[in-house]
Amino acid sequence: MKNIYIFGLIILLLTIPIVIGTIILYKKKNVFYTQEVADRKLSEPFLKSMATEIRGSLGSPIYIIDNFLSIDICNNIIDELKTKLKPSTLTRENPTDPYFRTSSTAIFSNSKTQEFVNKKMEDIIVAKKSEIPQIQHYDVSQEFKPHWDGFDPKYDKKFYDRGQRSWTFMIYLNNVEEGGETYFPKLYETIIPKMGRAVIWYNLDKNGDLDRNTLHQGKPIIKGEKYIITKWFN
Ligand SMILES: O=C(O)CCC(=O)C(=O)O
Repeated sequence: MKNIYIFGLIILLLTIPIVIGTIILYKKKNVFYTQEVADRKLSEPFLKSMATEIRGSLGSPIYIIDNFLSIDICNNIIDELKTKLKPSTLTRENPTDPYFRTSSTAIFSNSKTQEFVNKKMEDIIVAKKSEIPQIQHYDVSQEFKPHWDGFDPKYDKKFYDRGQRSWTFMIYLNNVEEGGETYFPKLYETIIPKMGRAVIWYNLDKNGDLDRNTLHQGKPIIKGEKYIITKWFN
């Protein structure tokens, strides 16, 4: 009989820390996600008021703002950064497909125009942190195959821990003669590149998990070339 009590006590002592640990982890996760989702709610009214058009779905809206940047600013950014382009990298290596992302990338540096553009994007999105903007350049046949910008902590733990990419802010810097559309296959949306046009979307769902509907791709250029700015907000 005494043994049963001792056994029961051991089980109890082992269970208590597990239960407490689980509650702490659950709460921590929820506080973290609630903050991001709260930030989303702060940016959305402003985006809605500025948008030329809202595409996508109710849960996964894509905000389009035409003429977000002037022709002069677009041309200046291209001129300042086109000599600094290097092959684009992937946050998750995909060794089975070396042609997954074939564009070139240059990171924003210091210039009045680049600082102005960065601030213009930061003035719209409410977030604790954001990454330095980049430009991407695509030549004929170059593309970025379907992917998500947000990280799934199961597969992209290293990048997720550095900062979840909650918002994507993309701006087309030129018109493309043919091809180069940004395509969202799950939302059946095709966005045509247009100089100065901003395209903005949130990569997480209402629980703060990766929104799989935000799968998107930069389609191959058929004629001409494409320059875009991308900036991610955490
Ligand atoms: O080039 C595009 O239209 C899409 C770019 C893109 O998918 C990205 O930078 O994450």
